[in-house]
Amino acid sequence: MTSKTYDVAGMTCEHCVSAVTSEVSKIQGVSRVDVRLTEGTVTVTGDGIADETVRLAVEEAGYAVVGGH
Ligand SMILES: [Cu+2]
Repeated sequence: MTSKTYDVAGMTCEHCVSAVTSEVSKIQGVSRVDVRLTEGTVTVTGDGIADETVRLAVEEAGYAVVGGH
Protein backbone atom coordinates (compact mmCIF):
# COMPACT_ATOMS: atom_id res chain seq x y z
CA MET A 1 0.00 0.00 0.00
CA THR A 2 1.32 3.41 -0.95
CA SER A 3 0.33 7.01 -0.28
CA LYS A 4 0.72 9.86 -2.69
CA THR A 5 -0.17 13.53 -2.36
CA TYR A 6 -1.40 15.66 -5.26
CA ASP A 7 -1.92 19.41 -5.45
CA VAL A 8 -5.50 20.29 -6.36
CA ALA A 9 -6.51 23.68 -7.75
CA GLY A 10 -9.87 25.30 -7.15
CA MET A 11 -11.04 23.92 -3.81
CA THR A 12 -12.54 26.68 -1.67
CA CYS A 13 -14.87 25.11 0.89
CA GLU A 14 -16.05 21.91 2.55
CA HIS A 15 -18.31 21.19 -0.42
CA CYS A 16 -15.22 21.00 -2.60
CA VAL A 17 -13.59 18.67 -0.09
CA SER A 18 -16.63 16.39 -0.15
CA ALA A 19 -16.80 16.36 -3.94
CA VAL A 20 -13.13 15.46 -4.37
CA THR A 21 -13.24 12.90 -1.56
CA SER A 22 -16.31 11.27 -3.07
CA GLU A 23 -14.92 10.97 -6.60
CA VAL A 24 -11.43 9.83 -5.61
CA SER A 25 -12.91 7.29 -3.19
CA LYS A 26 -14.61 5.57 -6.14
CA ILE A 27 -11.27 4.58 -7.67
CA GLN A 28 -10.64 0.86 -7.45
CA GLY A 29 -7.91 0.03 -4.94
CA VAL A 30 -8.23 3.22 -2.90
CA SER A 31 -8.43 2.61 0.83
CA ARG A 32 -8.10 6.15 2.15
CA VAL A 33 -8.58 9.68 0.79
CA ASP A 34 -7.44 12.68 2.80
CA VAL A 35 -8.25 16.11 1.36
CA ARG A 36 -6.67 19.13 3.04
CA LEU A 37 -8.51 22.28 2.09
CA THR A 38 -6.01 24.76 3.56
CA GLU A 39 -3.10 23.10 1.76
CA GLY A 40 -5.06 22.36 -1.41
CA THR A 41 -4.01 18.74 -1.50
CA VAL A 42 -5.43 15.26 -1.74
CA THR A 43 -3.53 12.31 -0.33
CA VAL A 44 -4.55 8.98 -1.80
CA THR A 45 -3.67 5.71 -0.11
CA GLY A 46 -4.15 2.34 -1.75
CA ASP A 47 -2.80 -0.22 -4.16
CA GLY A 48 -2.07 0.11 -7.88
CA ILE A 49 -3.51 3.59 -8.33
CA ALA A 50 -2.27 5.45 -11.41
CA ASP A 51 -1.65 9.21 -11.30
CA GLU A 52 -3.79 9.57 -14.40
CA THR A 53 -6.73 7.87 -12.70
CA VAL A 54 -6.53 10.29 -9.77
CA ARG A 55 -6.25 13.23 -12.14
CA LEU A 56 -9.38 12.15 -14.02
CA ALA A 57 -11.35 11.61 -10.79
CA VAL A 58 -10.40 15.08 -9.54
CA GLU A 59 -11.50 16.53 -12.89
CA GLU A 60 -14.76 14.59 -12.66
CA ALA A 61 -15.37 16.37 -9.34
CA GLY A 62 -14.80 19.71 -11.09
CA TYR A 63 -11.24 20.51 -10.02
CA ALA A 64 -7.74 20.00 -11.37
CA VAL A 65 -4.54 18.31 -10.29
CA VAL A 66 -1.66 20.72 -10.78
CA GLY A 67 2.05 20.12 -11.01
CA GLY A 68 3.47 16.79 -9.96
CA HIS A 69 5.43 15.27 -7.12
CU1 LIG B 1 -16.41 24.49 -2.35
